[in-house]
Amino acid sequence: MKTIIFISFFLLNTYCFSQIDSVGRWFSRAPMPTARQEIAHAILNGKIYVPGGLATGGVGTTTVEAFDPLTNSWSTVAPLPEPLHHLGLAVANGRLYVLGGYSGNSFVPNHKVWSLYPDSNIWREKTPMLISRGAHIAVTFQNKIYVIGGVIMGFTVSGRTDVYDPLLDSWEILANMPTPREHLSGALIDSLIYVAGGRSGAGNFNKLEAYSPLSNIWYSKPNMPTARGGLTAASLNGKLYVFGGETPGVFSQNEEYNPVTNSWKTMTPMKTPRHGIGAVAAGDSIFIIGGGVVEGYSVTNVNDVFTLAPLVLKLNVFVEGFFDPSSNTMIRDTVKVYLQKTFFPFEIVDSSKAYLSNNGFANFKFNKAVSDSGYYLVIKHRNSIETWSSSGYSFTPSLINYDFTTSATKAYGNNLILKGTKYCIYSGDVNQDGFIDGSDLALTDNDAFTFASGYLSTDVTGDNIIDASDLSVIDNNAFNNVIKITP
Ligand SMILES: [Ca+2]
Ligand SMILES: [Ca+2]
Repeated sequence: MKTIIFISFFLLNTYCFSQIDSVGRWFSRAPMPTARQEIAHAILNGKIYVPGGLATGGVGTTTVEAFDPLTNSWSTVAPLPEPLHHLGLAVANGRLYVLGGYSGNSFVPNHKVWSLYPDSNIWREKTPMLISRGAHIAVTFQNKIYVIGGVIMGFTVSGRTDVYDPLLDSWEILANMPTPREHLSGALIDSLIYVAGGRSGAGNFNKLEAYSPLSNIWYSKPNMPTARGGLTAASLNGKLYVFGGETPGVFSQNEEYNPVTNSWKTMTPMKTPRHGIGAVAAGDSIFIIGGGVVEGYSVTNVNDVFTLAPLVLKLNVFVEGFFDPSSNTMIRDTVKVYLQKTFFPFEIVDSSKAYLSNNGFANFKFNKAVSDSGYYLVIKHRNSIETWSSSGYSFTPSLINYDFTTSATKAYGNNLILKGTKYCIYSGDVNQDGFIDGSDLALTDNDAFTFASGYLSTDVTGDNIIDASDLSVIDNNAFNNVIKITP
């Protein structure tokens, strides 16, 4: 029992360490049907809405498309009443709001507010903003929409902050943001709206400022490591993530601000560096769809996702000596899984330990592997033969389900033994050299002779006693020349 407590503690530590150390990973989902840039994202009823923007050729568009992360599919939504880009977008009170932006193919800010009623799929005009804006941001706090910065009438770069109350359909002027800027980014964490980066005629900003809707006060925060405009931000698990941007070129930077430590950290760069993008958190991930891949005009439809969540292998495997075919259960033990490349020399990419349940199940978590890349699943147990999956498998996008118990063909070289109705990995490789043979028998015989007990590799049956039953399992597999079979 002491051993079991120790193992659990060890696993917990390993898991926590890898979580803290993680700089995240990227994977891709179904691309947006209509490639666009200078767009924003917002999530409503589980769907990510992407309205308007500049389409191919730098043309303003009325297209509205929505992505469903659960089904990895896109649908078309009622078009905007007029083409808009560089617009503000927010969800409040169960409705989607488009606030201002540049109209048509112009760069003239407008002040119109459009609200989508999802049930009727109709855009309705609301009380306009008090001033016209483009290249601003809109962030919701407690069902009110805060509209910050951007280019206002007269082509002035502004720090103007206003709030819209959807229930009253009315506007109010708030305290100006200290640093006037446009093409900026922002997101809410707790009761502060964080605003990062952006630009003015003087160039890019690295400024981070935070607005408190509760006190109508702006606070200065530590500068972002990389000054940039045309970027985007989202919050996830109490932290701010700021992605991409432009000028000069296109930025791949992904920087995390942690309000608790009041510090910045460099995260895994964007898979597709972009500007003119939106970002929105859904579940444990941040979606960044479309944008421009070179400075200025250019459009892409990529749908890249950033997450700190580990990749998970849901594994079902039984260990021959530990398995009881009368109950189809096994004595619990720790198993290690290696993810190895599918081509010579089959490099190890990642590894993870977990404690199998009585039903032979465990979730193995990985932080170094990537989605959409095939890996052999290589199973290691303290006294079983190393066993490889039949072929390479990929996380799609974050999960592999694999069951070694249903067929011999689940293992490379059919290297499994049928016990009752379940296939198990062969037991008896006590010295872990890839062969079950006389040397494993000799080690076990020694321990049996001295009545050794406890968590030993010679305990092939998992009962913490070394005796004839362990020797019997090894002897049988040695007689059958069981060895490791690898590609
Ligand atoms: Ca051996
Ligand atoms: Ca035993």
